[in-house]
Amino acid sequence: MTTRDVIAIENRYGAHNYHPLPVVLTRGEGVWVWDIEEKRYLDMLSAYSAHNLGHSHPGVLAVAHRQLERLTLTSRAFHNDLLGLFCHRLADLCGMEMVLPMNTGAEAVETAIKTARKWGYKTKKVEEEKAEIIVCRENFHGRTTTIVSFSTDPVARHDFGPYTPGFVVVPYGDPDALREAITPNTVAFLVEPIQGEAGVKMPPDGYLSAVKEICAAGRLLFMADEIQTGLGRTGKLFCYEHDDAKPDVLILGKALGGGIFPVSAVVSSRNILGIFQPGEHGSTFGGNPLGCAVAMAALDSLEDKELLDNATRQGERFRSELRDLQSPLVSEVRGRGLLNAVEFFPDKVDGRRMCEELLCKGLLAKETHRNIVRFAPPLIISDEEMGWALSIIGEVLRGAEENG
Ligand code: IF1
Repeated sequence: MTTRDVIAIENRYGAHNYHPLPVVLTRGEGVWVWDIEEKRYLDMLSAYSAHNLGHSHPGVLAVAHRQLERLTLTSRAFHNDLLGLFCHRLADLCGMEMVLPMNTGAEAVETAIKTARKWGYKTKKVEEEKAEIIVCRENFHGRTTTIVSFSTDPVARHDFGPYTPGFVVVPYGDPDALREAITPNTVAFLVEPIQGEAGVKMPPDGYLSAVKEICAAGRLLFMADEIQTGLGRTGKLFCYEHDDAKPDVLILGKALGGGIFPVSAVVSSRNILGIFQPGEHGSTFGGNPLGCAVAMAALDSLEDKELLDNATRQGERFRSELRDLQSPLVSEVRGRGLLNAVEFFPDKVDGRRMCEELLCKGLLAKETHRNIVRFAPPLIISDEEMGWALSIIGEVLRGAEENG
């Protein structure tokens, strides 16, 4: 079957909740993926930062293969031999005490919301049904109806009401706005250390440490959604480390599953996550032994300082070489580590078109909003691979400049 045939079948039988680029991938290894016509592409999206270790990571695959033969799923009706080890490993890595394992990022965010609300009622003694959680404008925390209830993106939110109450929206990056929004019913502040979907929006330096202080003073939980920024993406294990602002609640996903399996988790202290009693929360697959095995194998590599330093080094190179091009089409190159975005002047460049041009030259990237293209390759990217990627991006920019 050709690319067209495969896309036609997907369009006929699959819901159209995405508008993918016209490429059909069939194989991946490291930073590279191949389409069904054996054309090779450099993956600069990494499945939205799930592939921090690259495709088909040998260490993760070996562990997954072994576990597939042993035990994949027990449900939490019974113990399994890996969940405790995984929770201990992840809690220690985060410098925290307790873990609630889930599967997708949205499930972990929903779990954090339920944790904050219950902690508010039982510990902070907020009046029942009155808990408020503060979130940021242009947030992205997933696609469930509660999460889109506090989205400020009409495309993500429209037509999915009635909406879940109890959320207050403040501008991102503005500590005073956060402070002014706090009421006696506020139980938490949920924030991305860098706003990914909003277009890799960076807060002012010191924002997260100000947030930490304000949350402590107002006795609300500082909940960091590190599903996209965590696990090495920004050059540190967690993005909050750049501000030295450890949250009360850490929300992880994507790369935690080593790029091969959905694993997410909420990590916190015992007096916060200990609020749950048996039967109050859970999921069929949450904490399954296959996910635990894969996540521990992924952490073995994600903790590697060499990997984190590579993310920092390659990211700095990416941003400085693109800035040096001084393209008249580019309004800003921004990011941290290997979470980067190039923003174009909206009247000069269409992001989708740019991504189609990059696709033709063998580079995969995706626009977020019309005029911003996100570039987030696996953290394992080598000097040579980054050099090739930069040459391709430079070629496409020059072509777009010439074509006006
Ligand atoms: C899509 C965006 C990125 C996330 C943060 C929670 C979740 C995500 C900070 C939910 C997921 C994914 C979802 C995917 C595209 C992608 C995305 F463009 F949607 F916003 F990365 F920026 N918190 N982000 O980034 O995790 O339930 O998906 O496992 O929905 O189109 P999930």
